[in-house]
Amino acid sequence: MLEEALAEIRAAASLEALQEIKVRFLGKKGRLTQAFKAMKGLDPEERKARGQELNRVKQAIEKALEEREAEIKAAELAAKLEREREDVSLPGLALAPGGFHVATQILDELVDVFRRMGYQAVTGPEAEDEFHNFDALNIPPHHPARDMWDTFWLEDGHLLRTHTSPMQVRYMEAHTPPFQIVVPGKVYRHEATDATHEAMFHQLEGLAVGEGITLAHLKGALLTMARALYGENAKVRLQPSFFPFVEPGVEFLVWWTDPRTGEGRWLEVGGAGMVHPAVFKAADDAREKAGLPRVYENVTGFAFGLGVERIAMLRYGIPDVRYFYSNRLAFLRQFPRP
Ligand code: FA5
Repeated sequence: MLEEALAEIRAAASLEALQEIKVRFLGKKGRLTQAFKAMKGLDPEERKARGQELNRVKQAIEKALEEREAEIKAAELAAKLEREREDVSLPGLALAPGGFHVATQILDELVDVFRRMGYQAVTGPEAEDEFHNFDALNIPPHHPARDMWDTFWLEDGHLLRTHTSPMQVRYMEAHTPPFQIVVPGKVYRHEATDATHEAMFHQLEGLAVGEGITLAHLKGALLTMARALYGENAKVRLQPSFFPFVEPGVEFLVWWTDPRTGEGRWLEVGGAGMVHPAVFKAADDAREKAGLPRVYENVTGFAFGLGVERIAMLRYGIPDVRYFYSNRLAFLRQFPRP
């Protein structure tokens, strides 16, 4: 029996085959177990000798099983390593370097221009409350001007800010004039998209407040911006417009010369105006409620808000605002800047 078992074990090619042999010889109904049971009828002397012999056979089989198991495992591991061998000499795949989105590039450039004019850049929440987005900007509930800004409402009564103007009020609530700030950021509008309208886009808000600030200062700031963006020959035009939070209100246009054709035209870039007294009052009222002094009764200020994507479209001749956020790499790669 021993020779037979050892031969089988040597021939076993897998762990499963080995297990099967083990059961057949050493299992409950295995041949060796049977042989132990068959000793019952023998007389004591014979039984002792037979028992010792069978124990030796058992040990020999167990040892052979163990050794063969180790061999098979080693062979399997070697085969697996061979199968999964990595060719470390293969050249790697180069990762494409990321770059800033074209809207971010323009926004950075704009913020830079205004920093050089002494403005400080601040940011505010995209999930706004109705008070800062509308009421404090002289747009009471049911005022028809609310139609100018189709709004995404959040379930908890907040909204996605429809412009960066709410930061005018937030900033004034917490700061004392004089100051000049710009507010870059995302805004959202619940409107049908088309070539010039997206549901999400970026604005840059500007606010300058102090004694004796006039519309001429506004025009000067916008002219400096236009020259920085479009060159020394850039021109700016203000034309009357209406926004509830400024009086007078204007739209500003930039004279832009197409570098390819040499032709120029007026392009609308944003809204602006002199801060409306109702906005100063809303800020002062909020300050008073918070235990702060009223500081906006003897100052004037100007504010502006411009569309960042529009500026990029003018600069690069991009025909459709929807290209910006459709994640087409062929579009985005045209504006590389690491
Ligand atoms: C405003 O949002 C005012 N808050 C601007 C302002 C600020 C006026 C301070 C006075 C004082 P308006 O809705 O016109 O205004 O938007 C400003 C600019 O954002 C537009 O001139 C345009 O350049 C851009 N814009 C407006 N709607 C969209 C849109 N759906 N997609 C892309 N750009 C847009």
